[in-house]
Amino acid sequence: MKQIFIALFTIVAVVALIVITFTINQVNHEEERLKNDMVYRSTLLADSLRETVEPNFVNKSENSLQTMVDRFTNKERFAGLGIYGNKGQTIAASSTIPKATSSAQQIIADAMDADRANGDFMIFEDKKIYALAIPLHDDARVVGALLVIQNAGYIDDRLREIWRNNVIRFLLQASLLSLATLLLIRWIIYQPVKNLVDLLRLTRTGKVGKNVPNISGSFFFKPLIKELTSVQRSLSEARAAVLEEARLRMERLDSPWTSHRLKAYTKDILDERTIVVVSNREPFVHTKNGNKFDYYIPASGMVTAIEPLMESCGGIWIAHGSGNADQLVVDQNDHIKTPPDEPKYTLRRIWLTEQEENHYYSGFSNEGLWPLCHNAHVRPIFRKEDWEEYKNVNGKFTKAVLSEIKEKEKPIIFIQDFHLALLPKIVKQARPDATVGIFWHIPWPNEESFSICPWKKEILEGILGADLVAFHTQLYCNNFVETVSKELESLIDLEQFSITRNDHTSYIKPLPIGIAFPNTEYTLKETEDNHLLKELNITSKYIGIGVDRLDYTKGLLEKIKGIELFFKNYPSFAGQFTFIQLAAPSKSTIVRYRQFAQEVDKEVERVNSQFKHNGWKPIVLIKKHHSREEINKYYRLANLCLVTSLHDGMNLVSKEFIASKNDKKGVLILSQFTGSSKELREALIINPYNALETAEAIRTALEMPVIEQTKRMRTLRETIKGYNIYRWAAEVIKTMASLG
Ligand code: GDG
Repeated sequence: MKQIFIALFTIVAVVALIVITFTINQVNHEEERLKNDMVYRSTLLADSLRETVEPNFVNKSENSLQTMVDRFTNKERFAGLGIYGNKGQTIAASSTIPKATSSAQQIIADAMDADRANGDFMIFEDKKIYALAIPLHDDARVVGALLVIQNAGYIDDRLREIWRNNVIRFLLQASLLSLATLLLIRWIIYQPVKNLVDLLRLTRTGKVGKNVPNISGSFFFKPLIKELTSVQRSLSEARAAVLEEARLRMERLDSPWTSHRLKAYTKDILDERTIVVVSNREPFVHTKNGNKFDYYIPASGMVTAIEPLMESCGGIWIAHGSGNADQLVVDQNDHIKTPPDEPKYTLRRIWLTEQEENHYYSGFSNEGLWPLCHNAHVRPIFRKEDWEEYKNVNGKFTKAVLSEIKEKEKPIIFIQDFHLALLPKIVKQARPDATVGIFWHIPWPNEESFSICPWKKEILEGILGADLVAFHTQLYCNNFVETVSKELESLIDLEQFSITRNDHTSYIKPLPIGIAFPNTEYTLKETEDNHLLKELNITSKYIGIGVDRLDYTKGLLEKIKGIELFFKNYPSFAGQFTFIQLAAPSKSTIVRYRQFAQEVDKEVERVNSQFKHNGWKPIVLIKKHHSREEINKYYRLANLCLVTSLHDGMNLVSKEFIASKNDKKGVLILSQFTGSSKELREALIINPYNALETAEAIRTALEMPVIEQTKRMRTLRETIKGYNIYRWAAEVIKTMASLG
């Protein structure tokens, strides 16, 4: 506050100085103007009087002179008139005229001596006057003088008035200025700065908790606040990382992995090496509706898994830009910092033509390789033109990778999934110093199934360009090694689990993927989740949840059959149990997927029409994209989660459901054909093709005592915590770093 008053005082003092200088100047001007005016008017008057006075003076007509003098007296500002002889003796004078003041005498004498007008301002009887004397002539001879005296007091009055007005104006301005300054400082500067200082102090002392000072207000400080917020965040993160590092030194090796631990760990082992992730699907899709830009996270297990890794380790993620506003938000290098709200790594977008998307993505990847790798009894379709475009787009991705690593030494290139099977070989050939890894997120089929692919050798050769080839499970690794042994000439080392071909060795490793747990996303309290049920008009006592992309491999039709059988066998649950299925639209450019979506609709309709009554129906199908937060709310309110995949590399939904169950209540029913069923042993494991097993599992889950639910859930949570995405990423990076 003291500083504010010093600032205020300085402002007022400066303004006062300006006002005083200005007023002195104004007063001087005004005084000069008024005096000149007075001299001018007096001279005019004296000159005009001289013509009347001189004849009477010469004729010694003293009475006429006195009459004339009296006539002029009492005029405004006119103080008096006097006529004097050449010895200075008074001949006629107004009664008001100063009687021979010495100054006036001197003025008269000087005028006569110099034979010209002479005047001056003087004080007489405490009043300011102006006295002007002019000589009177008889022919050319000076015979006397005429004295004109004017009141000049009004000049001082006027000058005083100027001072008074200016002082009043100054006081008024100074008060208003002080008030405005005080308010401005208080609201725009003082409070925001105080809040910033408080925030930084809390950050410095590591006490930022719930009562975070609000620093979002001031318009002027926006850029500063932005910077300081980043500093504050970095400081918090650095503190957490340091604490984490310190803690790690004392912890046992099997303690839970966190984002900070991963960051510290990778920093240590990567030693400035850049990580480049390459995938078809991007982590954030930008959209434009009208003038508004927005973004969403796509429904993809690969994105769910890889995004936390990138957030922890930073680096570059190269992916296909598929959003309608993706091109509008990137820079000239097709880069954008992500996550958009809190950037931690760079996303480099690749643009594909419609033809490329149709053949490379929809065609070869999703109508060919996807059904080839999943035992879901959907026949793969292999078209030559799809394969050509697949090769072309893999080349396009390679170009982008090579341009991003141009100046990087020994980069780590981590390729995702079946869309980019040819990339490892081309990248490795161009940059032998790079360490290349590929993670296959979907199952690898047995060698016989895989052998139907017309370009199987090229695909295997492409994959074997990688130093590390990783799958979710040991079974997929075994299938891959067997496939290679049948299809390619190579040296297989079952001890190390490696394949050597053309002097290059690829290590095959099972790395079961996890989710970012524990994580703030899952630590939210179960608040207000129930309003979701109200919105859906659901009043059932028990809720089941399913979260799947609309994909035939997820066993949605089998799931519906299982639910149908459950209500047939246990009709008492009608009205008591509702199953909510969230179904994110997926790959809808492909005919088979559009057909599948319709089949799901029909099946739900068929089952609902059998059992629905009094506004209740067994299945609520919501076919749309949901946000992560919304999905978590559904997980939290559900009593059971039903995963019925016919074949699934891992299945992260099963892990997310467990993560969301802070209260440790709820039951997971899980297909035996998911990768996660190998880890999540406390789930109720089912064969989704067997509707009776599904129906029985639903009943068991709904009737399971809370104590048993908690016991199972506790173990399941320990499992996903122990092998979470951070630990998975640490293993991937450690393995790759050790390979090159
Ligand atoms: C592949 C493999 C493997 C679902 N709907 C929305 C949405 N999701 C999220 C889920 C989950 C993810 O998508 C799905 O992951 P899954 O693992 O269950 O399945 P895939 O997408 O097929 O993933 C799979 C995985 O890769 C990882 O390696 O486990 O086997 O097939 O996270 O929550 N996300 C958003 N909106 C939705 O509407 N944002």
